[in-house]
Amino acid sequence: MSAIQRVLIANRGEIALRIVRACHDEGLAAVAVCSDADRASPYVRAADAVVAIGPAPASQSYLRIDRLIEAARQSGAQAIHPGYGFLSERAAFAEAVEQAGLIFIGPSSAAIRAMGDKTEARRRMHAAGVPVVPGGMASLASDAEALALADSIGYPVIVKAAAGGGGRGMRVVTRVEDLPVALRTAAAEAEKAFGDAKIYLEKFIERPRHVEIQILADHEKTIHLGERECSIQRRHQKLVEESPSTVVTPQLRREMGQAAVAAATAVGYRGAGTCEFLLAANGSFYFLEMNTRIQVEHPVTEMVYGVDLVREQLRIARKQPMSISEWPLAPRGHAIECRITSEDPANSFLPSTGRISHLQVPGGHGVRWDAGIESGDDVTLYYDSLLAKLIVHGADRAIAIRRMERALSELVIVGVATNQALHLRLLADPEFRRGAIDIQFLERRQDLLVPAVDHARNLRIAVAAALAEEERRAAAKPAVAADGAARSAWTAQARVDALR
Ligand code: MV4
Repeated sequence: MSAIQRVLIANRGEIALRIVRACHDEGLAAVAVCSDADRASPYVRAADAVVAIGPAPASQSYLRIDRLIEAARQSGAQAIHPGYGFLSERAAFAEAVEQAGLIFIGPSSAAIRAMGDKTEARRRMHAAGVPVVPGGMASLASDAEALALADSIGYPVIVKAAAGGGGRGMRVVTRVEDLPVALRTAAAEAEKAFGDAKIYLEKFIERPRHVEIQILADHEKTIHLGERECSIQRRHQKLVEESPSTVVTPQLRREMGQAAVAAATAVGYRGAGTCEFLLAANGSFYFLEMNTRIQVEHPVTEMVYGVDLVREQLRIARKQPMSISEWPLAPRGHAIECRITSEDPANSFLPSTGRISHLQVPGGHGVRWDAGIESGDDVTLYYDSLLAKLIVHGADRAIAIRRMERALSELVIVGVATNQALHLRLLADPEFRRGAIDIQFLERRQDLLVPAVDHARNLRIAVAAALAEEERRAAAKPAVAADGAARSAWTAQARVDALR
């Protein structure tokens, strides 16, 4: 019998519910944790037990390592699944979990640490034969060193935080005279964001795509499950992900897959993980970073490869072999995910709050709805603005796009502003439909962020308003008795007023 019978889920919202369901599919009990803001959430009800871990702010609940470990001990859980975000990529959390005699459902703290330090990751990847962007292999010690390195790799260059990731503390430099200031500001930003001012330098790749490879490693083998195209993003927040990518050929998939497997093997990786690559217009690809967690967009891979990635995480944590025996797996059809967020594109993407007074969920063939909310829930500012993920699968990309349009048309969310209409505009866009995308797509296409002015619609609305006003005025006229009797002076005056 496996050492794991109960799993504590150190997360909330849609991913917590996703993990509860996978536990139940595997015959395991699931323990939820919740802050004061999440007591009535669907994931809490779905779990077999719940432990309250503190006030709404994440710093006092979902980020409290001590309370999470105590919750596991108290509820009799033998393992902790971290989900994504929060503590999922903190080596210190994985270590604390292991120290407490519990199983961390994820890679070793050593693998998390190796990938968390970006220059160490670059050195190890380069040594393992994984292509990395030309640039420095250690953090910069002086301006002189930076100037010499930038000169040898050629401008434009990009200055990055060694402790970074996710885009914070980066500076693109096109001219040599701008480098010293960029080094200063990048280091200051890195110190502020990560408590570590170390920076390094790379060749800046212009207009690349963001393509990532899903990997899975058990105690016997490491495999990849193809790519996810994640170029549709705004300020490092992905909006739409799909698999496969329109530009990845079977040959390129083998090459990028092999690089990702080599990357994982080089750090002794176990479980599910993702290697992020920049894919240049000329087909060259470069390792960027490895995400040592389950990702938000994992369902597109699940639909195309027919694999339950969270189930595989649970199996691997239980020292069982992954359930995939024939490999390589071939992708089947096409999947797209739209992230439905409570952000208002018409209001500079500011998070919108309120009560979801009505929710109508899409369904039908090839449609998956992964959500953490239901009708009646309050959307607050305590956590990130992801309300739900709408995922569709179809025989090819055109069918998947049409199915997503159909599903988005079925979706009704009343009570908070969302980005639902933006998704429909994006899916209708000819460039998107051609697959002509890169990481700057949404920056270039600001026109998609707001509804196009529809003159015909505005005319119909103006005519409807005029008719309604006309009806109101007609109704305001007092009726006159047929025989002209009983006409008071009041009625006569009112009639004059209404006709004025
Ligand atoms: C780059 C790059 C271009 N050239 N590195 C942004 C987040 C972090 N993971 C790395 N990032 C980038 N690194 C070189 N050498 C462009 C980006 C980048 C980006 C990457 C992936 C997805 C979205 C992005 C948006 C802006 C910049």
